[in-house]
Amino acid sequence: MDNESILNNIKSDIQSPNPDAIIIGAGFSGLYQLHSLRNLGLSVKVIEAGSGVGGTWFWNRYPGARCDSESFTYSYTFSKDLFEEWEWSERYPGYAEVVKYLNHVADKFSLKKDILFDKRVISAHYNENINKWQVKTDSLEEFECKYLITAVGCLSSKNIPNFDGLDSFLGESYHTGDWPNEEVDFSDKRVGQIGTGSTGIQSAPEIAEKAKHLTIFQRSANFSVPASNHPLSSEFKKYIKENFEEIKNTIQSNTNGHFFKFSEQKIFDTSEEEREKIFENAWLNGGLGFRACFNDIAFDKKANDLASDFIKRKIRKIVKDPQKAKILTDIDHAFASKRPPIDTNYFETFNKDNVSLVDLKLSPIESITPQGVKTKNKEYELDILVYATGFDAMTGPLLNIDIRGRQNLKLKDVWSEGPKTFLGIQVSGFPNLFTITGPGSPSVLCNMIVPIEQHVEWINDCISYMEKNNIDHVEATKGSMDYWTKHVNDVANETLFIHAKKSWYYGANIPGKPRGFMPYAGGMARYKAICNYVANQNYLGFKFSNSDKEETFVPSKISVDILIKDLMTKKNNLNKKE
Ligand code: NA7
Repeated sequence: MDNESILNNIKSDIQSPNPDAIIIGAGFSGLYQLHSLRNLGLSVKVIEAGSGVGGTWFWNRYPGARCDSESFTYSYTFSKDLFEEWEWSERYPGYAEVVKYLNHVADKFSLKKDILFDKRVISAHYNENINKWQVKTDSLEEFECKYLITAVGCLSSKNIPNFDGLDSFLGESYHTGDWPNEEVDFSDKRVGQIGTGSTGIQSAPEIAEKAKHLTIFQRSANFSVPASNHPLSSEFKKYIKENFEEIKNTIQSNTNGHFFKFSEQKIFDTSEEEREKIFENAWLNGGLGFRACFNDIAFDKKANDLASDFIKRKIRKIVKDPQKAKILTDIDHAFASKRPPIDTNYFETFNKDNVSLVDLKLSPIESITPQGVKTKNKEYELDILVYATGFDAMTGPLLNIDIRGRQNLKLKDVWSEGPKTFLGIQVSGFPNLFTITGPGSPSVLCNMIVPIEQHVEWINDCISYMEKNNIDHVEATKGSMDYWTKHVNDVANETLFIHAKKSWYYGANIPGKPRGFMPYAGGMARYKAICNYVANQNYLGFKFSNSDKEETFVPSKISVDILIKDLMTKKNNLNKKE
């Protein structure tokens, strides 16, 4: 055991039942936040609903569940040693390998002893008189802490549409985000799958391999690009081990946290023949990098139309039945304006004799019946029903907890017209509450591990500053929160995301949910520069308990040049103020 681990063990043993900090969730964010806060010398507890570490990956065990980020970039970079000792087996890791990795991390840093498993936080109320968060779990245990950090993930609150007769189905039914640990036996079964987002596109080919028949219910057709997944070669594994710094620097300075770089070429500067060649190579290479093969696909609708057209031609070529191909290519949004899926044999699956496709646009689902699914035109008899119907994204996991700030202020009331945050990190009226990858931060638009590490480190710096300066609490000012919330929507309006206003990015997949673009679309590099700038300006836009200053952060007044310069010249480490 190394010195750090011994120290952590000692700290843990002397912890009081009411720690300095509570973290909700033991996925990527919660584990790193626990490790980081412990290193500040704080006592910390993590409360986790699952019986193991993994967060989103603990629950999303459906057939075909696989990460869309390349494995070597979906790794923590805070520890070179950890990075170099872990070996991924494939280009895109399956859920089981990700869970194995997180268990390895938890064991390496002795994290599990500070995690309370099988407990779901149901409420967290701030008590102003004692400057403590009072946290209650579903087993009715109560804790108090100074700092409360939510590490609940963005896509962890499952969405099962409220169909008529939902509970009447006599067969087995599963949501992909709450998949049982035991293997589901599809053999000789008639299976129905509702949903063709990233998840449904991953699960359908796997289910079709095993089921007697698979009926895919599609409401909206979707783009998808081949993942081109493959085992990593020993040369590439060697490259990963020997190039930690380069990999870290690239993913942390890129706009979306991935390793691929956007091409400098514009679509309309290339001949048709050249363009086709570039698309073809990008298609063969596969993965999320397809959209980066030209630098204007994500910004210029006309350029995007050409990329969309290329993908639709590919779908028509793969899918032999013209009727199915027509339904699959009737796509109503710009490529990558909804979360762009990547797949392994998704469109090929429709060539199998045991797979049928139902176009819900023509014949919507009317109800779930004891036998299966009834659409306007027909009743489909099923043995197993798979809901690949997504999540109450970003706000759902937070609003599922009864969170109350000053004067009993309810988070759900502050967010009644859509989420409001400052930087996605804090909400005015909720002192010492930090929301890792909260709405208003880049999160889901990136390779998640990058925004997670950035938030954890920013929060750690802020708490470290407070502890060293005997500060009781920190809180985003209302003005800063209002400015930032508007800024998040203004930035989204400049992008192609507005061509998919029905997406979960806008909250549109949940009936009654307020509409507004939830993640920050200004890019990870810019966002990180803003966060560093804020911290370096004495946490501009936040109010500390030891100061009457209440300055408002106004994003439009800060030029990107200043931000980038600031990023280059100053370190985001407030300890230097001592
Ligand atoms: P998504 O992307 O929200 O996809 C959900 C799918 O379920 C999508 O095809 C929806 O159709 C469909 N859906 C949702 N509600 C209904 C109803 N009421 N009737 C029919 N079809 C419905 O979730 P995923 O889990 O696939 O992906 C989420 C993220 O998880 C993904 O980005 C990865 O990062 C992991 P719609 O398109 O709304 O018409």
